Amino acid sequence: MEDLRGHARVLKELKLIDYGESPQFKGVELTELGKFITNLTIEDEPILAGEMVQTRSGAKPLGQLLKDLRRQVLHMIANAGSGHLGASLSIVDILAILYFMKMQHDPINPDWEERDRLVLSKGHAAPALYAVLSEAGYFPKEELTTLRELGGRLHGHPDTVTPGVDAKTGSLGQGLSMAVGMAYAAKLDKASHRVYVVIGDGELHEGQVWEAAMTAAHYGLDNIVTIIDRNKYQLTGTTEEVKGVEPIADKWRAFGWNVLNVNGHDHFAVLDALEVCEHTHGKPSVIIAATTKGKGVSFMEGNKFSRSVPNAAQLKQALEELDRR
Ligand SMILES: Cc1ncc(C[n+]2csc(CCOP(=O)(O)OP(=O)(O)O)c2C)c(N)n1
Repeated sequence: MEDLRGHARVLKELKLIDYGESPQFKGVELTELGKFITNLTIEDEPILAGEMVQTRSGAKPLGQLLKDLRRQVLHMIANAGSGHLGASLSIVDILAILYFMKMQHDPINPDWEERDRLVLSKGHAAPALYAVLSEAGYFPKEELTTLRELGGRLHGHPDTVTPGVDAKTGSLGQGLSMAVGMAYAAKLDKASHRVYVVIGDGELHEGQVWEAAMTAAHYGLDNIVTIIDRNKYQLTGTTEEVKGVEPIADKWRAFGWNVLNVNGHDHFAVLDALEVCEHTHGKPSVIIAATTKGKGVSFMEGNKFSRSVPNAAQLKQALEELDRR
């Protein structure tokens, strides 16, 4: 009992719990800070699921938006008959947080000079970006059915022909170089916008990534944030089987970057990390986001749907699972 009282006193001093010490004992309660810390420890819990975000069709809870985005990705790829499903589902949360909770941008004026930029360096995950851009209002939702159609605007890999797309990508390894150019240009122009770049963990196999990483650190580009989608898979196997990439954090640190590690499906943690990046001066930041390839549909998680397209039954099953969540 004495031990318990001792622990309680420490927790109270840390302002994690509160209780009355008068004879009228009022019970033990978590303080606001205590609730915050407790939430942080709930693995993979969509803490911000109820947070309202503004979409083209009005405000909706983040949790609802994420399900809608995943549904659209599934429909797009099933309809097109090709596409990288696992890679797209892997980054839905990250892109949604960037576009709906963090970045300064304007779907009515996609070329607004002061907008934050996003380079989807793992361009094969374009369906996730298209779903996000359409929800944000860059182009009509109906256009999503034209993914990979000849003459259409939604190419298999991002192209600036699509409203809202800032860089043509798809050949892995090049996006960070483009982002570094954009960030450096912003510095020269004394502009305040920021540049975000999403790269794959298998993409780290490309030598150009490291050349760009060195350049960003050399110029002290604190207006760039690289987000590594650390889903542990490449196209044909795990990143470690194909060519080991660990220790990722040490490598980026050695290249002069500020390094943060988060669970890429923990919305609060991602937002928090982005906030830390904004307040880091004199060096670029990288967020290593631990994710699950195929996230959101249990039987698609892992590398099974790296390139496979769901058939009608699988699509139905996936959509039903999303409905039940
Ligand atoms: C330069 C280049 N080589 C090969 C490819 C083919 N390719 C498309 S996706 C992919 C795997 C990428 O793995 P990763 O970066 O881990 O992304 P994930 O799909 O796992 O999210 C490869 C090799 C490519 N797009 N570009």
